[in-house]
Amino acid sequence: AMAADEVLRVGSKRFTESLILGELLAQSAAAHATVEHRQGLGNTAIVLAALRAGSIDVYPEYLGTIDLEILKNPKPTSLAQMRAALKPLGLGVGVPLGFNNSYALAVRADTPGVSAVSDLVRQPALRLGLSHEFIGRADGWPGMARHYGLGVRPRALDHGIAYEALAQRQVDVIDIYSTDAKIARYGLRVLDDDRAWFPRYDAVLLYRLDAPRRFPAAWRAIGALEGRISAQAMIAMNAEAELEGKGFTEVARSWLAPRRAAA
Ligand code: PBE
Repeated sequence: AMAADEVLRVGSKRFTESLILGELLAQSAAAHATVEHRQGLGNTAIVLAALRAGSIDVYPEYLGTIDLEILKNPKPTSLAQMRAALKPLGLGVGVPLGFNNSYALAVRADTPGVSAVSDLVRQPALRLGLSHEFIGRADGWPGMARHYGLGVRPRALDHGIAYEALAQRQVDVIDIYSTDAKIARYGLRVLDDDRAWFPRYDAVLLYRLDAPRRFPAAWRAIGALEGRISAQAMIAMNAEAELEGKGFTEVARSWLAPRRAAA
């Protein structure tokens, strides 16, 4: 094999949590292989294209995203069905990390009359500021608006500035990721998905099926992350990066250090 084949390449999407998880994978594997973390490549479509092209071997993904956005299933399916559909693409899914990171809508705590998504039907004056990917996704806004009978037109914004735009009253409703540290920081009210639009978004690894064969020892080290990250732990890591300004490399290193010492 060429030298380039000996490098295990980890990818990540362009948001804090994905970058931290990518670092956790890369640092876990580093004692067993030459590892490169291609950080924050872009949205789901871009990172998936990199995986399919072989420019990366593995990246952190979410089950509902694989099911509805990547495989374009109209309704949530089972893990076995997802595996069967991914196999012809040369891809596998596994190593559930231990937490769910769902999309949800949220408002400022002082917003009257809205506690569930269906309440938005009676509040057409509220201004929605939704992230670009959410507006374009199969499991995102267009389907959700039909599902709930919502006629309002959202403004598109970057998730990185959504919380600040909401706090500054430039918009009244944003899409959040349930493990975002800023939900608590800004004291937001997360709206109940009372008509059950969103699937589960359990964090997992999406990988090329040849990766575990090419890097057996590194893969075992990555596999040790299975079930180890609770939602609370993920929120705490996101907080270190987003609220305390720590680099995601450092956040991942501090999470791994005591576990390494114990191993
Ligand atoms: N998320 C929240 C997922 C979907 C739900 C943004 C973390 C993602 O596909 O990246």
